[in-house]
Amino acid sequence: MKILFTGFEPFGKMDKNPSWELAEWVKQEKFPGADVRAEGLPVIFQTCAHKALEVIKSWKPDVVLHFGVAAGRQTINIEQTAINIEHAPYTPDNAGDAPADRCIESKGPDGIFATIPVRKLTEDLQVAGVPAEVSYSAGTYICNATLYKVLRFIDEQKLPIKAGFIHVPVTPDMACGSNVPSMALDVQKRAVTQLIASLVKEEENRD
Ligand code: PCA
Repeated sequence: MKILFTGFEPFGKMDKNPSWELAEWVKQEKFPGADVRAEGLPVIFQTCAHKALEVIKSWKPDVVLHFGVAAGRQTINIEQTAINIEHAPYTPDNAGDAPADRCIESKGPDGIFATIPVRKLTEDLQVAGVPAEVSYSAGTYICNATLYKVLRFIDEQKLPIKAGFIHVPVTPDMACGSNVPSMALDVQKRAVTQLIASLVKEEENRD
């Protein structure tokens, strides 16, 4: 099966982004049963989904797994939904855009569910010893916007592609000097490996 993996560039006060580091790692890693392609996305409202949509059209993956960091999350968070709002008045994106209650798509649905098996993937991570939870809000920033745009495109084009978003905590080095919870990059890598293994197994069971 073909999986498109994406991570984001650093943004705001962060000088690194574990999701970007995961994407770099994925590029040189092998995953049994899966052809995984990794891309980095910009933290810019207007263009965040462009590269992903381009690869969806040209490479036609079976699954799209977006990754992003969310400071304050304690575990791997598998997002259930994306909402039709862009709201970041105090956190301008990397192009200086700081929207307040702006619609992503003027006539789009209020919300749209991720199409990866959110609950099953979360449970598989827990069984594998990786702290994970289902999250019911991907926020109102770039990660939410990316998931919304990609899910809408797949839905409108009626493509046989599943898509979802995974938020990861910051890494310990990023949390030093604060009380923000963190998770080591090695544990995050184990999460990626397990998620891909679960998706491969799911596909095999369907055949
Ligand atoms: N996290 C941000 C955008 C990029 C990232 O890694 C978010 O949660 O929206």
